[in-house]
Amino acid sequence: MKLVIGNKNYSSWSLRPWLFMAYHQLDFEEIRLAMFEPAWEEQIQQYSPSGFVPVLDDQGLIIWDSIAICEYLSEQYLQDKGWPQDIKTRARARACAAEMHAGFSQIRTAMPMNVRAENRRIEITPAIRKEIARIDTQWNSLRAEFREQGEWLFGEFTILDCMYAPMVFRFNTYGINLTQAAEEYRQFVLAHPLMQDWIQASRLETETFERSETGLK
Ligand SMILES: N[C@@H](CCC(=O)N[C@@H](CS)C(=O)NCC(=O)O)C(=O)O
Repeated sequence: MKLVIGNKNYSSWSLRPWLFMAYHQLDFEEIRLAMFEPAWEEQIQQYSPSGFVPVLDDQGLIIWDSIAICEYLSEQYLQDKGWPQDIKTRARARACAAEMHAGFSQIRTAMPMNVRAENRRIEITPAIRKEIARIDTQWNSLRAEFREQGEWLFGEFTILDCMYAPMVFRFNTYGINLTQAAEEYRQFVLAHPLMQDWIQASRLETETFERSETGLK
């Protein structure tokens, strides 16, 4: 399998399936493209019908959306381990993942993922505060409910943790602290060896997206 991703420092969607595949030790070749560089348009057209990363190529089967990639891999190679096994719990995990996939636009706009950047500060508007509070509440209540089963949101590692992994980097870059169990979860994910690997790789990248370099003091 090939997983085509963008710049590790900036491509939040790329992180999600990469983390899922790396965590489950699936055998894949990582193809990193430098987004928006002169060769980008031509390179991405070779792999992705949508022109976006990430994209998975599994022996000619092309899947071009982060959550669809994770779900396919879960069904095809992991006996559905990507989601909680209980049907009702799975439905709730999917609702959370869909909320992340389609939502939190205020945070995403004001706080671009910029993995290697630290101590950035932005103005926390009421709309941004509301979205952060929603995530804080959701993480706290999931951790309270599934604490006995493990350290991830639903106890065991699921696709939902991958969906939220870029949010962990955003909160780190822009100094957003959460409350109680949500904060513990944030720190647990940030310290995970695979997240640390991703940070190290981001630091080695040389490209800079000016529009994502926000929040400088
Ligand atoms: N819904 C897509 C979104 C993918 C996406 O927005 N990718 C961005 C990078 S993080 C991209 O490829 N941008 C290229 C462009 O804007 O030309 C997914 O979940 O995979």
